[in-house]
Amino acid sequence: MENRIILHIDMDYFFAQCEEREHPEIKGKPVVICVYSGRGGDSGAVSTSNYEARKFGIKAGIPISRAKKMNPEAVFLPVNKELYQDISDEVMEILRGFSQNIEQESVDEAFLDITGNVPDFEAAKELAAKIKNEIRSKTKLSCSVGVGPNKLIAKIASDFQKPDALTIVRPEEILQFLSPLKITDLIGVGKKTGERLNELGVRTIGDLSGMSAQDLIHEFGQAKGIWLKQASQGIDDSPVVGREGTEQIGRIITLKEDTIDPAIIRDAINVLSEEVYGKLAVRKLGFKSVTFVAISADFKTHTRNHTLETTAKDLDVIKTTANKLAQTFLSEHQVLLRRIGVRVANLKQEKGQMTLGEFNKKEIEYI
Ligand code: DGT
Ligand code: CA
Ligand code: CA
Repeated sequence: MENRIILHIDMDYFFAQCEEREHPEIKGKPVVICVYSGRGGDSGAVSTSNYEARKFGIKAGIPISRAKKMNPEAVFLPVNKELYQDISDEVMEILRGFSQNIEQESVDEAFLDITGNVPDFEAAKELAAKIKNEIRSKTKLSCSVGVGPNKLIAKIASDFQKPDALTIVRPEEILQFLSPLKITDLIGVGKKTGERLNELGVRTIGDLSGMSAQDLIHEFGQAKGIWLKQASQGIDDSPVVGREGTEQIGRIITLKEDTIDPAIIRDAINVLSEEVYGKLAVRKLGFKSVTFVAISADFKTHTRNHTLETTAKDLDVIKTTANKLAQTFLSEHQVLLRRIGVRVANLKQEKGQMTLGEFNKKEIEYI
């Protein structure tokens, strides 16, 4: 395996941080994001919490009622998935500007393979710092970044000094970095495996790397045994792979003041459409769906979406469709808007410019 440089970006206390951005007045207080079960009252679980709330033991997965006992003064908010999705889109869009070789892992995490973009780990560190700065200046959010020779190390590194951290693990530092860590820090070691290893007296990744492959295979079977042995030594060859078809390109802005004025909204949509079109044109991408996003003065996020009959590539289609969606929305909702956005999805490479995926498919067809 050639020497690679991989980045893992993980947004800090993501859902809670999004809410802090939307409601600056709650910043500094413990904030708890709740998924209510719909059975009424406080039935449901905590989705995440900010670091102030974590000090009270309030964390993802615990019942809301328990969290309220741990700190009745905390700010409890219901999940607002659309808001987090929009901010996630903003973040992924920024990351895409740094490398096309991107694998979005979840709503708030992504891997970037920057092997071809930088000569060494020193330059990678500078690039990682630049990415953190750009995310902060454009989205006002903090993230933690890990830099390593593979995905396994990069991911553990991003988690290592959270929040707002940047951790570099060079190839020669892998063993020293991993050995004191708990086995459950090894992404892929679940609860069951962790418990069994504990019974065997294995606590740290260093302990694990001291076990023979034979013993691990005996205990966990061929595939898992070999994986554990390799992972404990920081070996991971899995590539950074983008998922085709899921990408969206969008842009959201905050209006100078909350408004319902159709002319101001139309002007903003036209500017946003041009920016989105610019991003598409550079990459020679067509699109099949257009979304209008409106965040009202009461911080609710609304979206209106339209799917076209065929893939389009013109600025005019974005403008016209987004404006129509906005008009329909405004005729249904008499609300002041705070932020608005335009997004396109179902992206497709224009003819004559194959994506790598299509190229590979083509090659296979020829064989
Ligand atoms: P972090 O990365 O430790 O600073 O904190 P988060 O909140 O970003 O945690 P992470 O990266 O594991 O998860 C990203 C988001 O996914 C998080 O903000 C909320 C959501 N999430 C995480 N765990 C759960 C869960 O157990 N249930 C639900 N409903 N959502 C979750
Ligand atoms: Ca995460
Ligand atoms: Ca996170």
